[in-house]
Amino acid sequence: MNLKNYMADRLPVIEENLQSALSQIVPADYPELREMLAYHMGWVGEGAGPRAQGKRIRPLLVLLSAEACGDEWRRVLPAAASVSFLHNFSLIHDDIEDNSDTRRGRPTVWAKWGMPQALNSGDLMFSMAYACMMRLQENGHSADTTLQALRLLQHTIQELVQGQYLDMAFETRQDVSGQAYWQMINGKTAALLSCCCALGGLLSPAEDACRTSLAQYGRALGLAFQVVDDWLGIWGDPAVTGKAVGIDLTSRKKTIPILYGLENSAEFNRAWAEEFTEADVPRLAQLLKDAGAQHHTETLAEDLTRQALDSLALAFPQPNQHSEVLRELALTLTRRDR
Ligand code: GRG
Repeated sequence: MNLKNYMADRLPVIEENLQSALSQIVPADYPELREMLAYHMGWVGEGAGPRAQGKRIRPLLVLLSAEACGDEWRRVLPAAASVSFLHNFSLIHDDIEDNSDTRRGRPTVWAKWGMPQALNSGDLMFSMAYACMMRLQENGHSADTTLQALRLLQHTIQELVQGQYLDMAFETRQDVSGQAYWQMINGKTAALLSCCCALGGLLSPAEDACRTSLAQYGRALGLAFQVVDDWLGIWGDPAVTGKAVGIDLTSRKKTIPILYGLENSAEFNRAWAEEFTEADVPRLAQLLKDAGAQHHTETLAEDLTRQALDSLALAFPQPNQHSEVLRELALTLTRRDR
């Protein structure tokens, strides 16, 4: 089995499960509300389809982690749905907070329906994350395990909000340290990827040591994932990433290549101090590349991926076919283009 086969097999069921959760939870007499959520999930509207659905990394991580620990994947589907809805909720709100009008190559929910209703649709999706997690109990898990999964979800949400708070606060701060950057991405990205892997361990018959290493794998993978996202935010092809050109530069995000440029390039500092627009993005991106920021970002992503693989090896001293897919997933995410 490899990642491609695994995804071909599981993704349709994940999708079906998410769609059925949406129609069970959101009453049919709220058709527009349902439509907003279904639109964001990539199921309806212009451009609906796999690209609009996103990569579904988080539910895949839940299923793979549980299977690597010897569990039956259908038992953990409610947790996979929960993390998917939490992630997608956070994107709806992130697009509002960042004023981004494009996501996955199509207009964002707020750009189509306005901010007030986009907030409502995000809030509903947020509650669906809890609704799905609570369904673990109907899917063969004890009340105690379900409560532990809910606790993990709540703690992850807190980390997400704290990370998002820092991300936004840094936009107007000049003195963001490397340490502050790691704290920020730990919250806004790595916490949820770690939570997905920890859920797989929690819901299956794994040993505590394996669960801990699996969560550490998810944490390092999440950091690597965000570092790659930072790379894509500057040098990614907007036609592939589905985001606006040089979005991290124009929104003055303190991402890793930008922090590196600020620390190491007088020329980039001068350009950064001026007003600039989307038209200046290629020049700024080149200044960063010349300063070595691109190489630095790539090296960091590789180091973090190696750390993730080390934790995976600790979790599964004797690899199995699903831990091997987790290994392939980590290597693939470092080389992703969207
Ligand atoms: C949880 C109450 C609560 C609030 C959340 C808005 C917010 C606060 C957090 C947003 C955090 C955020 C947007 C982090 C970025 C993480 C990230 C790299 C997203 C992109 O993930 P992909 O590439 O997306 O997996 P796809 O499109 O594939 O689903």
